[in-house]
Amino acid sequence: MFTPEEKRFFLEQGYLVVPNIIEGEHLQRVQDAFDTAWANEGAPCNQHKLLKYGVFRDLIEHPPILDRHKAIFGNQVQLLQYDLLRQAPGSKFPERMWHRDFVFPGDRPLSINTILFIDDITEEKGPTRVVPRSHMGEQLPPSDRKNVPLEGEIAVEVPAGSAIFINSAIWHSGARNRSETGLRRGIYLYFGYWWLKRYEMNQSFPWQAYENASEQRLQLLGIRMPDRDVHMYDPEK
Ligand SMILES: O=C(O)CCC(=O)C(=O)O
Repeated sequence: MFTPEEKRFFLEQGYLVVPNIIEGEHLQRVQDAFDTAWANEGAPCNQHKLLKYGVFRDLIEHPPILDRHKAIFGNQVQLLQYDLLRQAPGSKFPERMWHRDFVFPGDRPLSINTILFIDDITEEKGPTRVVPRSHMGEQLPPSDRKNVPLEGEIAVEVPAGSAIFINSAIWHSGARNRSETGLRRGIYLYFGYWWLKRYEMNQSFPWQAYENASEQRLQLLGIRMPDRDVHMYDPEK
């Protein structure tokens, strides 16, 4: 699924755009489920709410998304976070807010924030911005330039149903929806190594997350180990 060219581009540049990863009737179902979850659930609309909905449970195992994460993390892949974000027209969201999500010394990706946009993201809608190759090294975006254009930045405009895979260490930013009528709806699927655990001591998943769950889903949710225990653990399996 992850072609050698895609993988090379992602590792070198720190991001990858895959147009139309969901299409047609599937895209429509995801848009409808987004609107239902957004209307029914309070903020934050994260994994504790999204996993009630079949459409969102299925999305974490959607092969064009999951297989690309497996190409980086192998069978050690886990879903670390799952969120919906929505900006209506007239949003006050900043034009730029440069940051790294997660960083650790070394160039190997430890986590990937995959943004699945379900609306066309044009310049007006506030495209995600990235500074290609900024995931290398330990430098953070300059603190005095957090909200201004940076040299080398690119705006990633995509049609509805496309995904942007971003190495969580890359300098990136969301942007303001300046359109007068359209929504900016994004689904944020954050994957990484299973040993980068979520801390959810006091929160359990909704019961629907466990019902008829595949072995793969249980592993992705961090409920089942990929192998028997850490002593016997085979990362290649
Ligand atoms: O919504 C976007 O375009 C970027 C979101 C972002 O910066 C993040 O999830 O860390």
